[in-house]
Amino acid sequence: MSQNITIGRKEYFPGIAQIPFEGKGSDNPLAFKAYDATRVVAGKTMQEHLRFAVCYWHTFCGTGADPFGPGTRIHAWDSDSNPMQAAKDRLDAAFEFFSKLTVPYYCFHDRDLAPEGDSVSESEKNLQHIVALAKEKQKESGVKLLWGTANTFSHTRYMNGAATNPDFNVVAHAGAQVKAALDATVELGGENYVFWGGREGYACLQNTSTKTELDNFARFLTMARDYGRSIGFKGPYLIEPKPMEPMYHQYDSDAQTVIGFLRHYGLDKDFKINLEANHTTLSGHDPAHDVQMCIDAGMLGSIDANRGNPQNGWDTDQFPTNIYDCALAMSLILDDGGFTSGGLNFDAKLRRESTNMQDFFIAHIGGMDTYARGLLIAEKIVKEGKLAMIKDQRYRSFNSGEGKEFREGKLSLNNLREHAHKHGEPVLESGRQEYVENLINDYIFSI
Ligand code: XLS
Ligand code: CA
Ligand code: CA
Repeated sequence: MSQNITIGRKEYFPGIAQIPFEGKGSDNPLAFKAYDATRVVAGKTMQEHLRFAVCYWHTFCGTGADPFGPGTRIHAWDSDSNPMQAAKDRLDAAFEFFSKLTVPYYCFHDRDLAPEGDSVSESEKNLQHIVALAKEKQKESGVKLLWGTANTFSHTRYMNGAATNPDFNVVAHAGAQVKAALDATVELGGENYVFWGGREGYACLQNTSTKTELDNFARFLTMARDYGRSIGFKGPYLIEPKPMEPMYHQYDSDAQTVIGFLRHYGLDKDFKINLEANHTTLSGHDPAHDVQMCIDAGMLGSIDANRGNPQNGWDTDQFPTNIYDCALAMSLILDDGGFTSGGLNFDAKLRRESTNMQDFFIAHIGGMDTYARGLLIAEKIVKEGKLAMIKDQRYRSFNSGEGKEFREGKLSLNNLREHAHKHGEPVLESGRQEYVENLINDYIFSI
């Protein structure tokens, strides 16, 4: 799968050509071993299934800085002291990277793309300027926008939240920013629009009215929905759950919480979920758990593909390498019919110690190969249907007789009592957990 390589006024990744597919056995770190964009799997190409995206923030704005020391990567595209020129250089670097990596999508926050100005209108102007250039770049390269979002968590004004801020003046600023970010997303043909509530939560219950904040949050989202629809945005709005960090408690703590919130406020027709694997693990679940919860609710939007570090429990945003987790998640997604507007966005960052230009490519290639392998394994899992059969069998008592009537809402608690009395102690039936867990490994080693 080749795309037009777009190089701006300068080449930022010299000596790196478009990444080829070389297949199993290749030892070229700058080649795909499993991701073959045009290979057909379960009726669609790998590119169509996986819909990979590169995130702007970690890859082009992150430098490796941490609370203990500065960044270790000094990007050539950040060298201009004029922030608008630096934004243009960053755009050139980003599109050169996307097209060399052959990734079909990208994602951004408004402030990744263009710097904040001294006033609302200057910020809007900055963004519009870069959006116009990005539109050209998209046309030239064929790369598309998976989703846009607004960074309403970095600026000091958002220290107590954005849409959930106790001060209406701050809420209004968040509104101005989301309006401009929606304009940008629509202008660039973005397929989804994301809300991640980084500071939508609280640090101290003693000074917080959670009811006011949650009501305000829902009102804000309703206004954003209506504005987006009024300017022609047809895609889903996505909420990205995360339980904590930066806030002690974030309202969108996991998939089930968000689903309940959206249903409570009547937003479930327009909103879906953008899951992030590392956020799911932070909330104490396996990545596949939240995928399943979203599928059950008909609300799986998109996925930020990464992983955490189970040993330290932070949001480490590492590139995905765990085939078992990816295969399991992909089998659920494939079985559900696959992504529609969503995809797999690498919301992942290089380690501070990874300082070579090549590391950017190697990290993404690894993530793409991991999910490509996951897809191949998922195809086998779904096609052979062994897990599906085991589940069917496990719930068979609800398919007929009183079990069926129970499901249909035809029984009362008295009926349950009569049934239990009549049939006596149920026979113990194994859940066969070890068998189903091992089965995934058998599939992994079969591809
Ligand atoms: C941070 C989030 C953020 C969202 C977009 O933890 O992952 O990057 O994806 O605002
Ligand atoms: Ca994310
Ligand atoms: Ca994260």
